Amino acid sequence: MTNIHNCDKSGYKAWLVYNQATWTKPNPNTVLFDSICADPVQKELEVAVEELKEALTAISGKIPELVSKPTSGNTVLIHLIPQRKTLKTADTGNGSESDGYISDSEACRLDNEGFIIKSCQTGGANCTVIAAKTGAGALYGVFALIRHILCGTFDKNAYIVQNPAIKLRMLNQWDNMDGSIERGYAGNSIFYRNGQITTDLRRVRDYARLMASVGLNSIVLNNVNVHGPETRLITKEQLPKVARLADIFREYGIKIYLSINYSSPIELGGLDTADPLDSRVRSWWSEKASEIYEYIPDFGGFLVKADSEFRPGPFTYGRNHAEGANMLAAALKPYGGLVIWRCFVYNCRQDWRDRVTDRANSAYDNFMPLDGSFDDNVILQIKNGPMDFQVREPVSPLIGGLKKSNYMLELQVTQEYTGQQRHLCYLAPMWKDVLDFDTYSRGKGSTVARLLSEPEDGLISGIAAVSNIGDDMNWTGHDLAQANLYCYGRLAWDPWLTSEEIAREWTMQTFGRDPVVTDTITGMLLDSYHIYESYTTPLGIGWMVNPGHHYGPNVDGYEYSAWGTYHRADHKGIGVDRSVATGTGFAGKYFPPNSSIYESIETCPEELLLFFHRVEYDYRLKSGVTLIQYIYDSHFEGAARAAELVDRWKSLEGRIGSDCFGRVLARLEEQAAHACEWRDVINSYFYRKSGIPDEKSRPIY
Ligand code: GCW
Repeated sequence: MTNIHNCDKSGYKAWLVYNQATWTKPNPNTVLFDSICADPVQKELEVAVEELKEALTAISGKIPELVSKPTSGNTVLIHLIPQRKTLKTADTGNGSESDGYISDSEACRLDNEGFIIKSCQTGGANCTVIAAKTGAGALYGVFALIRHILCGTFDKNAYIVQNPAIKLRMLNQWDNMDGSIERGYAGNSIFYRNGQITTDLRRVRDYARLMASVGLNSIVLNNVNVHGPETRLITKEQLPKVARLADIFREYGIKIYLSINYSSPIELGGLDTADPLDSRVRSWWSEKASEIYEYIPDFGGFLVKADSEFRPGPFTYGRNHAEGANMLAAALKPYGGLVIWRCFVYNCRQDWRDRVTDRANSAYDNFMPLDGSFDDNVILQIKNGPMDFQVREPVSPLIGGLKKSNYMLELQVTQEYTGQQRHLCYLAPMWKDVLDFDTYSRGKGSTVARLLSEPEDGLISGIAAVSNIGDDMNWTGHDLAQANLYCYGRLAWDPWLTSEEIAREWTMQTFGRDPVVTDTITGMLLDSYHIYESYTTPLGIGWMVNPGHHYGPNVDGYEYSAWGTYHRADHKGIGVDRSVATGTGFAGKYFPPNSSIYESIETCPEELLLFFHRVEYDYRLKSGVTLIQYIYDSHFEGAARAAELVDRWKSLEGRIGSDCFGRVLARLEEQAAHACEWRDVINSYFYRKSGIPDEKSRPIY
């Protein structure tokens, strides 16, 4: 077997493993590059050249020559488009003006982070030109070229022009300075240890490489829950060390941000208030900003969780979120910094007996009335659903609802509610449901992807996701969970890629091009979200997990709690009525026709049925089965399909490096067993509530 992926036993190199075996069956149009040409004085291109050299060396087994002029053979020419072309002027149409490689009209098609890959003959060499306006653009072009080579899709005559669809493409680390990671499932932080910023920066650099290779350009370095030690990240004692992290990320085109404690003026500044309208508070933040920018001139800005889950915020002072955010925005404005303000605001001390208050309404009710009152360097960060990263939720109606404010989407790569990286759950299909959702905000075709890539005039947008990495050697605990980090970056760059395209390219880069491996793993990834959903919580209801750590089934775990997370199951039925006519009114927050589609039990998409409606167990779904029978069927099927994942993986024995094979097998076996636990707990719960037996008389306890 030539294609065994075994050159990286630990999984550390992830999809940048550069499996030499991929050259064994090159695409007929692929060429073996023997040199790299770049202007040596252009410091900006150093990392792009280094990355390309490393990849070509590993893939072809030969170190490419570095030349300053193409002379012979096959050369990759990395080209920084001269400044005079970087103005996006009107396209002259004839493209006649050229710097030798790129015409003016071609240059006009590129954003700052975009790239062109094209072929040309020059100085006796066959060149593949990667042209960009910035070092970051060139680096993205290099990684794109490597990806095409590894996937066998590189064509020496190709002409590729790409710009990122979404400008701000961010990861949020929920890392704490004690080294722990909130909702982390892959070991400890790579950034902090024992209350200090780590001095072993090798891993940080390798993380920056992984990020850049999928086009991510921003990172928030600490948890949104900012405790005492992290509050001090913006002090003189820590800033030099934060600046060292920024230096590493900068080389890879990535800006750093920090989560801040809204009460910093009190905790660090000795003031008696953090009131955003108090002039002492305002000048404290202004001075703080100027200090931060002394250390990190291109600092991205602040991420803020305020008035949410016991975090301090403007509410304490009778101020609203706009007043709170704008005060910080004013401090960062002179330096071009951003305030990213989270919309995850709700009452986490609700009375479960209260059927009127609905947590789903909360973010919308808090932020819609403020639309238009945020400053232009504030971006509202909105979780994909109205609740909290459940397996299935409708899209937050704030997305598209807000029209006069900058906003960005927040996803969760770390698998808090989706199996904690012990279960296989490839998240691209879930995120595609979000990105492809038509909000109707600007009429038909106003998908989330479109709103994020074409914000309203004068506004900015972005996408963020909570990272899933830690210091486990393979970064993500479950080797196959690397696919989630990968697909997040790829979708942020191009939200119109399909889940399958991304799964295939990830698999080929990670495991080589054995078609049996590619097909099997791609298939497993694509099925996994649906499988996970089917043995866990039914039809969009959510929250049936053990409180606190959120792993494993516990149907009533959050039913009598203060967190606003209820399914309301009784002996007759289950679900929350969120209609306008008889329920909490949440369905009415969408644009038509979504509002009326969700309003009615007949038209509501079935995967969200129990999110929007209270449904009796004998209600017949479109397939003709009753709700209770559907619950039983999906849980039996889901557990059976989880067991099949084990067999599908086993069929790859001998085709995958044995270390990785063994690690994944162990997780899949655990998943299969745990899926049975889910199945039995959920089925028994509903059997006991409803008293209705399974039509197929399978064991229920
Ligand atoms: O769902 C909750 C998580 C918390 C998290 C919070 C948030 C960082 O369980 O761990 O806190 O969401 O998004 O702020």
